[in-house]
Amino acid sequence: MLKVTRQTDPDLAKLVDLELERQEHNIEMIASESTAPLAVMELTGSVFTNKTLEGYPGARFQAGSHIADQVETMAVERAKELYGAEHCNIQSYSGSTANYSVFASVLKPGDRVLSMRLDQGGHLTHGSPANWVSKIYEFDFYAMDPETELIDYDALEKKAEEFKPKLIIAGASSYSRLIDYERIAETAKKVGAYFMVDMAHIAGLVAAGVIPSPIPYADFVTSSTTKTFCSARSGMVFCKAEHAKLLDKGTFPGALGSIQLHTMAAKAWSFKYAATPEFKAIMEQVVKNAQCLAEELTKHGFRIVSGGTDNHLLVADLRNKGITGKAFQNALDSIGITVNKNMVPFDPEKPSVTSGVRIGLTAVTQRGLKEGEIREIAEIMNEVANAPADEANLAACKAKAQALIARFPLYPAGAFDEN
Ligand code: DSN
Repeated sequence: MLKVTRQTDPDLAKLVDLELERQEHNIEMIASESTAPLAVMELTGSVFTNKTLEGYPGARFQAGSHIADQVETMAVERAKELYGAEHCNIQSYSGSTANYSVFASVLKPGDRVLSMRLDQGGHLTHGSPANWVSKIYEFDFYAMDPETELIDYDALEKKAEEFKPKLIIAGASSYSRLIDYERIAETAKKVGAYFMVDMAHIAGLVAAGVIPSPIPYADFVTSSTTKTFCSARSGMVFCKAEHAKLLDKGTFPGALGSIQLHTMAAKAWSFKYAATPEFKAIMEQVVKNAQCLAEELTKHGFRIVSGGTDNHLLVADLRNKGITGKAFQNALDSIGITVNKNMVPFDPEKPSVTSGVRIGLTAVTQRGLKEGEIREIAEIMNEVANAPADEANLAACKAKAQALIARFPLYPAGAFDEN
């Protein structure tokens, strides 16, 4: 795979080798990560990367598009069939640009948007003051019920009636429960807002039919394609047929330039793969593993936000373990378990410290880990949390983590042979 790079830039090839080794020997539990199938690796490295094209199939600004047109049409048709969607625009480069293309399609500067608070599970591009969108549009936010740590739908509706947004956004990067799309769609209709769902984290689970789909309820559904969808680093947007022209114009020329044909091809492959029993079985196991980890960590005295999970991730509140999210993340990283620090709802800590960690089960499930191994991971996590500064404890935990993950190769043997 790196034959030419190895000869022409050995320093860079070495970094690829090191990253492969890191992933191979680590228990990767960042909730937004997954392992790209080999076909996705091949296609993102294919000659399609050479092609510059703007516009849509049959209406391009550059010549030489007849093969690219077939790829884009194939990707769009497969995506529509997989998700049962009326329209798909497959040109986004990521989940963020997917969101920007919807904003470009339906919003004017100064328009109001209502979304979930970032510190309670939302996303940067949903109006964080740190993101450029907050300078163009006026955002307000809905929150969790402090008791249940679930979305407070009544408060959301009240806020929507007062704020009168043009767009309501649902979808999150650290919310472990199902979202009542029907309820938010009713609220959006009541206040005359468009309803957009960002399903980036759960797109694979939705494709496999493991959790409910937002497609029937939302005007627009955006997503990245890496997370549970396990494909290329790219994006996609679905919408109702009535918004198709608006979305296509808002995406190109509204928000984006030339297409990325190589990731489009990888997405086309993944839309086919996501319809297979193999993918469905992985997604079912992802949820079982997440629920198993939530139960096991609870037994070990961790508090799980909202009491559990319905999807691929969970957020553990570490306050009763006497360790911050930052310290626990770093201690786990030192023994080869990769998670990220994360705010818990109404967190008293700073975002750079946090009281919790977010844990995702997609990548480890792709490697074949099931409930037995998840119980072992919960035990190791507990041992780390109980003595995070004890070098002997950390060394023993590292040995256990490495022995466990060594039983489940990241890629099949010989996958990257260069002969
Ligand atoms: N939003 C970031 C995450 O969920 O990790 C990256 O997409």
